[in-house]
Formats: sequence, structure tokens, C-alpha cells
Amino acid sequence: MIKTAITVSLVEEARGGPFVLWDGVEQGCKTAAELGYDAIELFAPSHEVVPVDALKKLLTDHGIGLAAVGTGAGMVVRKLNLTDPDEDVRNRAQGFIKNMILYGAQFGVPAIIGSMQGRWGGDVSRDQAFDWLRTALNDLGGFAESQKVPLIYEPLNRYETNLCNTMAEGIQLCDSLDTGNIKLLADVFHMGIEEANPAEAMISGKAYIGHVHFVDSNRMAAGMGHLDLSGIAKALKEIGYDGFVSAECFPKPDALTAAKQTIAAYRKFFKNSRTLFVCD
Ligand SMILES: [Mn+2]
Repeated sequence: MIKTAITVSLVEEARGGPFVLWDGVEQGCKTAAELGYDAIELFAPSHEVVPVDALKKLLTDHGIGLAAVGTGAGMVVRKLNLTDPDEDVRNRAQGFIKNMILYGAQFGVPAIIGSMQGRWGGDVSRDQAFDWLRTALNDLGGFAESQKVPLIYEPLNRYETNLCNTMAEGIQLCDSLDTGNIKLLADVFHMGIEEANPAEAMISGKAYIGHVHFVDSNRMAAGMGHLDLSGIAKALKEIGYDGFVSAECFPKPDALTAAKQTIAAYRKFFKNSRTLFVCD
């Protein structure tokens, strides 16, 4: 059954970025629960900012879950990434991600690698960057497996990385790895830029997709842009996707409006979700 989530950011340096709720994790849990979301997706500066026990209590108190944890703060705050020319930076990027994997694993949820993949260019050739990326994903994927969670890798649009932009490239990368523990994040915003047909791309990703960012063409809340979200939702149901659809959108025109718009859209597009059951 498809479950709903909304992003909560605790990273001040990322303000202006595509996260909906910004007023702390407690308020984030409260708002998400009140609106009927199943879970929050947490974007934190590090694994130490919200102690595991404190978050467990908040989630329990509000009756919601954790969908996934982002690792992008490693890039935004610490300038780390997995394909940096500096070996020390690459190693520290892996360490940062391992800590986030361990953090998420205590909730049974995966960490997401998006911007932390970096990009090739300058002194780093495309082949070299992919070698480093594959080595890191094999190591981190195996580590996540030892913690009984998958690891999520996100193809991004061309303006954010030149490594994997499409579902096909993400699949090709997964197939080239030694670990089978990497799942793909299908972000509908990136797919709207890169895919000839996002719904068909979703269907091609059937065996690979582990998480979905479900927003609109302009990275506004679902329904506030021009993507064929109905067709994409239909494709997700067709492939039997049963993970989260998560709102990684701009808090525009304001956070609450974006959050309400998103849950209304999710109810419309994913009529069999538990959220609809509970709230309607
Ligand atoms: Mn995303």
C-alpha cells in the first residue's frame, strides 16, 4: 500500500530549498500528523542533531512514522561528496552517509543519496567519477544491508548532477554494482525534466524503485504544476509500488498551504492509501 510522507528540514543552510516544513522536528511531526500524513522524511544537519530516542518518542506521541533520512546536508553544510577529487573528502562523505544509514536503521528506514553523489568534471573524468561512485555504493550498500535497510540512490536532473539523470541510467548503475541493496528514488520533478515519458519510466523502474518524491513540474506541491500526475500515480499503482510518496517540494506559497495541497493531491491520486482510510 502506498504511504504518504512530507519533508521536514532542520538544515538552516538549505533554507529556500525544496522542503516543506521548517519549524523544528516537533512542530514538523505535529503538522504532519494533523494533516493525516503517514510519516515525515527528515533532512538533518547530521545524525547527532535529533537523538534517536527523542525522535522515537515524538513519532510515537504523534502517531506517525519516519519514511527516510536525507544525506544532502553532508554536501550543503560540509561540502562533502562521493566523487570529489580529494580522497579525504570522499572518505568523509562516506563516513557521513554511514552515520545517517545507522541513524535511519534504528527506525528501519533507508538513507537517501542525492546531491552527495557529486558530479564529474575538471580533473575528474566521467569514468573515474563512476568508478568512485560504484565503489562507494558497493561499500555503503553492503553496510546498509548489514543494518537490514536498503540504501536509496536518486538520479537528479542535469542541472544538479551529470552522473545519472534518468531512470534508465539509474538502472544501469544498479545493474553494474556488486551489491543488490541499492534502490532508486524516483523523483517526479527530476523525471519531468529528464524523461520522455515519466509514467513509462516509472514502469521500467518496477524492480528498482524504493522511494518516490511526488511533487510537480516546478517543484511546487503536487497539483500546482503541469505534470500528468494522474498518469504517473497510475503507473505506480500498476507496478505495485508500496513505499512512500514524499512531498519534497517548495514551501510555497507557504508551508502549510503546500502541505495541505499535497495531502489533498495524494488522496486524489492514491485512493487506496491508508491515509485516505484513516482520515476520510
Ligand atoms: Mn528528490
